[in-house]
Order: sequence, then structure tokens, then C-alpha cells
Amino acid sequence: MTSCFNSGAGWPEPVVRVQAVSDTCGDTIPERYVKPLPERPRLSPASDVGGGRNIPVIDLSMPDVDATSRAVAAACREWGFFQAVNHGVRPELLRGARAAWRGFFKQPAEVRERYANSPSTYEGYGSRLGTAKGGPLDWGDYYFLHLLPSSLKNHEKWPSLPYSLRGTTEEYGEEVLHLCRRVMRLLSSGLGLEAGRLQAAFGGEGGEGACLRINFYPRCPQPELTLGVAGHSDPGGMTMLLVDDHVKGLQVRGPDGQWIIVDPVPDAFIVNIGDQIQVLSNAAYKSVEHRVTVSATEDRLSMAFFYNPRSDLPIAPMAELVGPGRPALYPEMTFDEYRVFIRQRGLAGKAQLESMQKAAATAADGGRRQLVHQLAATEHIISRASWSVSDA
Ligand SMILES: O=C(O)CCC(=O)C(=O)O
Repeated sequence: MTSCFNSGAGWPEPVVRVQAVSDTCGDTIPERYVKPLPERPRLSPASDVGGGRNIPVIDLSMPDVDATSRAVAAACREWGFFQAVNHGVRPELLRGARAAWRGFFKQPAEVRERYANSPSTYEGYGSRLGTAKGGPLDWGDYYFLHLLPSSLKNHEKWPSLPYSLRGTTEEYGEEVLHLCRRVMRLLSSGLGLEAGRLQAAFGGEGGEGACLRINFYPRCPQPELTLGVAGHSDPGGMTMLLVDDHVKGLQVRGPDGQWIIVDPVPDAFIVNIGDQIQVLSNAAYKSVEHRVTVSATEDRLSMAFFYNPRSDLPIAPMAELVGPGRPALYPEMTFDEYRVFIRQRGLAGKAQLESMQKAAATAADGGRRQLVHQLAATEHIISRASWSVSDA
């Protein structure tokens, strides 16, 4: 069993791999994975959850760029999510990347453990988010790595097995980066701004941040009691999610507050707005809560590409979107500062509020202090902070 544990590396208690739990727990999952009653998922057929609705599907190969931009903007205003089809990333690359990472999670435990992560950077193979001892756990393992800025990218921190993994991940990262830049232009035009405006607010092409988290959700004997990832919104800019081609799991909170099970289109990307674009767009685009359910019969793998602004740039509503009758809803804060706030918020219960008050008290200026108070008051911008640390 020792290969299932990583008790060093700064974690407050031994880290148990969910894969090992799944293999050994029989019919009953350990208490730590059981969610409180109101958080437990409904696992009825998709038609019973969210009335069979799905997030918008948008064809990115349409020749009419204005029409594409309007469709993207409408989806991101209403849902904060859409599925991008004909997006230009080769299907073979998508399948190759998924297969390579499945290959990693099927390696013997001692091979996987060579890459065990620590809470200082979260890079590598992990099984928990947040460092609160005894805190709730999600039913999933993951691998987290940096792609941009290139100073943070280090192939030595990526698995060397299977052999195709590093090359495929590199190529995948480059292509998804191009796609993100394209969607940024559509989002910017959709706000009535010059196409490069949003990208400039991120630090320009080459100035952005990007990282990848590969989630692996092992089979679970009691999927109705737990979640692969509890409800959260993404703290960064935008996420390009590649999901399993045959196992569903992603649920999105629809505009009416009901959970919708996403019915993935094969080889599509699920694109969602993160908190930073919500701030830059002065809440025109929504960073929406989502969560992941798990399956009793099948493992599931997903790849989340997080596209973020340069971490030391002040992020605030863009000036063009602020004016009489349209006040700035968020004061300025860098993504680095936001991550610090989120880490504090990762604590549980009352401690969260205390950490926010502390952040407010030590904030560098009145604007940031105001934001911290605002975040304390409104739940929608960060639904589950402990998750967010690994997106950063
Ligand atoms: O696995 C999924 O479908 C979604 C994962 C997710 O929400 C995330 O990685 O932030």
C-alpha cells in the first residue's frame, strides 16, 4: 500500500490516490469522499436533469466571422459555456493526447509516484486540492503542468512514460494556445471592441499564462454520494476542456440555476469563461459554476487547458465597458493577488470569512480591499476556492 501514499512533500496528511481507493474500497466509499446532502449530484438521465437542454454548440469554421463572434458572445453572456466544433485542432491530436495521458494513469503506481506533487506549486501528480487537514476530498486524481510563460515550462516535470506523452502534450499545448487566441478575438469583437483588445489586457500574445490539468476519475461504487470535482468557477481567463469521448460527467449551472448535464459532441472543445474575463468584461461574460460527476462502471479522463492573463498585470473592467450607468463592478487586482486570495479562501467554514477579512485588512489599496469585500458578499465569482489553486 505504501505506493498509494505520499505523506511527504508538504501535505498535512498522507495523500491517498483515488485510483487505489477505487481498487480497494469494495462497495462503500470512504467517508472523506461523501458530500453533504445538498451537494450530492442527481444522476438521472440527462433528460431529467436540466430538462434535456445542452450548452450552445458553435461551429468555429463558419466563414462569417461577425456571425461567429455574435454566437460566441451570446453563449458567453448567457451560459458562460459553449462547445466549439470544427475548431481547427486535429482530431488525431486530441485523441493522441487523451490516449497518452490515459497511458500515464495506467502506469504502475511506483511510476506515477515519481511525479507526486506538493502544495507549493501543485505541479505533478496529485489527488487533492487545498491543504486543510481532514478537509473534504473529491473522487479524482490529476496531473498539473505549466505551458506558459515558457520560463515555467519544464519537460522534466512531465511524465516520461508513455514515450509519446511529452511530444504530444507539447504539440497539443501549442495548438490549443492558437485556438484560445482566436476565441479571444471573437470574444473581444463580441463586446464591440477591437479584436485584439482583450488579448492586450492579458499581456498580449506571448505574455499570457497557460497550464494544463489532466483529470482522471476512477470508477466509483457510489457515484450518487460524491463528485469528481465539486462545484467551482475557474479563476483564470478561459478554459478549453477536452472531455472523454464516451463517458459524461460535466454539469454546468444553467441560466435558471439548474444543473445541466453536458452532452459532449465528439472531438469538440468545451469552452468556458473564467473569473478574469468576467472582471475584464465588467460581468458581460459570465464565469459559471460547474462540477463533475463520476461513474460506477467507467473511468473518465478530461484535459483542462487554462488560459490566463499575465499574472502581474492589473485586471479590472476595461475602460470602454465602464461609463455613466455602467459602473466598474470590480476594482483592480492582479491574477497573482487573486490567487493569494483564493488560497486563503480554500480554508473551510468560518475560517474562509476570517481569511477574507484578513486579506481585506492587508490589501494594498482601497480598491483591492473593496474587491475582497465584494467577493465575500457575492458567491458567484468564486464558487469553490480550494479547487482554484491548481488552476493558477
Ligand atoms: O472533468 C471535467 O469535465 C471538468 C473538469 C473541470 O471542471 C476542471 O478541471 O476545472
